[in-house]
Amino acid sequence: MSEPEILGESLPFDERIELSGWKHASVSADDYKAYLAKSLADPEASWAAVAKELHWFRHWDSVLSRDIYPHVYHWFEGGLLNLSYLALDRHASSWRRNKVALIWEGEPTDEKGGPREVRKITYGEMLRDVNRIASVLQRKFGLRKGDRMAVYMPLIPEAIMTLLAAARLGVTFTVVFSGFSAESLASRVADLEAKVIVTADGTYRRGKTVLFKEIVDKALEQTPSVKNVVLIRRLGVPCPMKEGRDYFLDELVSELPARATVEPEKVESGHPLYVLYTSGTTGKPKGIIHDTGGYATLLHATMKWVFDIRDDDVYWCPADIGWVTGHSYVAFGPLIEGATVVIFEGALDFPQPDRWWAIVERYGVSIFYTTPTATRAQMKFGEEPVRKHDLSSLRVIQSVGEPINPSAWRWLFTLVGNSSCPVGSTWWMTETGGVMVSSLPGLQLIPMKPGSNGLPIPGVKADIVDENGASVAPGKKGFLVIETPWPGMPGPPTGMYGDPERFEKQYYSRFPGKDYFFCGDYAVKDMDGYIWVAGRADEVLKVAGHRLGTYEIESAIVSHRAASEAAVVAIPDAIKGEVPIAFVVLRQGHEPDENLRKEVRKWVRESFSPIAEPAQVFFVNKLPKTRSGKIMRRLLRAVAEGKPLGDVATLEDETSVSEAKKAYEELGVK
Ligand code: 6R9
Repeated sequence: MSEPEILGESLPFDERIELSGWKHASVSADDYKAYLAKSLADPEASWAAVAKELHWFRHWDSVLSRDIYPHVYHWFEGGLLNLSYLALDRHASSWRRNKVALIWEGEPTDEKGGPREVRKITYGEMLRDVNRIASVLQRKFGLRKGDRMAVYMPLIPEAIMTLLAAARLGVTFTVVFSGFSAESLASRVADLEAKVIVTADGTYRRGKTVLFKEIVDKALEQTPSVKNVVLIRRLGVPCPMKEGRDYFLDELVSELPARATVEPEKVESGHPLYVLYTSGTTGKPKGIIHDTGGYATLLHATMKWVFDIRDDDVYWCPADIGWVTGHSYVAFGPLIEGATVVIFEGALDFPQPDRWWAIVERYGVSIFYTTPTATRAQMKFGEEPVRKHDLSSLRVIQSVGEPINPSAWRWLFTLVGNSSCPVGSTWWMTETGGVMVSSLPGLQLIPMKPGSNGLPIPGVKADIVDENGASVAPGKKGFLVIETPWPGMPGPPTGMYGDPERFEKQYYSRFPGKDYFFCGDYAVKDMDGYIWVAGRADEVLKVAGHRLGTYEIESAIVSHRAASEAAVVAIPDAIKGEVPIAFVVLRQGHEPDENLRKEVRKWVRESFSPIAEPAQVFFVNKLPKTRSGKIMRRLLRAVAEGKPLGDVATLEDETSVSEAKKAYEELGVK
């Protein structure tokens, strides 16, 4: 394996940056090693101690137990709880009743550049509104525990309220990212057999309106399970409505008694809170199931350790709720902690490049959870948009979604955080439910290293291993694995919705004889035990932090009338981390030209998602394949990066590579 690096920058293993005056750690530096060791000696006891801090209607009988499938576990079996109770009722019946839970800013601005719409919603108000949405779902549409629903929404307060309303009823939900096409929406809704879709009339994006209802209607042609559609008015535009099926939420709420409440359903700890579809190496997206009790426990622990969340903080993570980060660290985690959470509808540089920094200043954001792509995009605008604003409220900065290159880390640390905030890179994935490897300023701030993820959190045993599952020496690249179960892992009954076999095969079959969870990431451990995740080791792409499968993009391409075969690989990109490029074989009767190239890119954008659009399309006569017919994407990547091909013994036809090389060199990637 080649030397580990991030976007061409080497990893500063020896650099140690200490923050003098950091006083927030809850465990002293001397005790920290012992604390970690104790948590690893008995992870169940350490997780039970965290879980005890939540509210349970009934205490659990056992901390960790197995189900019928080998690596699907129950955490806190016998325990009963409700996530909307944890996030709302607890706070609304305490002094936090009138504390602001959500600060929402819409995208449009006024003549002076200030926001046209800001809503501040207290815990008391939020509980009332969530009760109303839950009442509508229960009384009007008959949804109850065990049913499934889908959410396709922009970042508005009602999106978060809808998730909490579903949780209140014990209805398992799936959120589909609103940048996905009707086809992507339909396949997820159909897989889950959702009965109801909650959506909005649209949203603002870079000054334009984006309409949702027509996309939803198109998806509904392929989703017979859906009986009703609930619409939230964001834009106030007319929508095509089907009588008896489609309703506006505000009209239904106005029919309710003013004090409409729904008792939170006391669900088992293992009850599926949500299913989130994410890209894998092959086939259709996988529905990852997250339970209630284990998930809430992991979120509670990480909100304290990773973010050091406190009552006087203003917390902001600009992620969309369509991604796991939006579930765990926009909607659920911070609200479980009773925090004040900022949400913003729009784009980071609209109408001006300083929009995010204006928001930090306006609301006094103290904890900021960003991404490497956003950071690199902002670096491009220079320092002035940052310097223009008083960012002194910031005290903790974390990053997520992809490896952060050391120079982007330094920019966050010195410029945004004024060299006085801890800055970290939290490693985790949809499957883990919450952060697994990270700096922990709320527990103990060990020296920071630019670009590193830090150590596994207490109670999580992770390592870097070779092909055979043996631990590799410090400095050597290998695969990141999690060795023991953790709360928040894919939950019962099947880990992956409807497909326990695929779950087992994908995550637990890589190292026979070992119960290691295979993450699919390359990583390296340094001499201090710090982990540096350097990127995916499989056919998964991270484009601007968004997870996509090469297979999904290839499927979109070959659904175009002119394409017969496609191979997609990722190449490094200075801002987005990586971007897809496509090698395409045309059907007979189609000639390669610039128009067709443009058309294929547009096709992917429209039939799948704008984030999946290939940065370049290369037409070739054949793809490099093994003798058994598997596409050798590794060779195409080597061609694009101008690197040696490596082992080509299994390659069927060498001219396929020289052809790809020629096509690449002629056209390049703009
Ligand atoms: C939370 C999320 C998971 C993949 C993961 C890895 C990459 C996420 C990272 C990181 C390096 C970090 N990733 N955080 N790589 N450093 N701090 O992103 O979930 O969309 O499922 O993606 O993202 O490759 O395997 P998800």
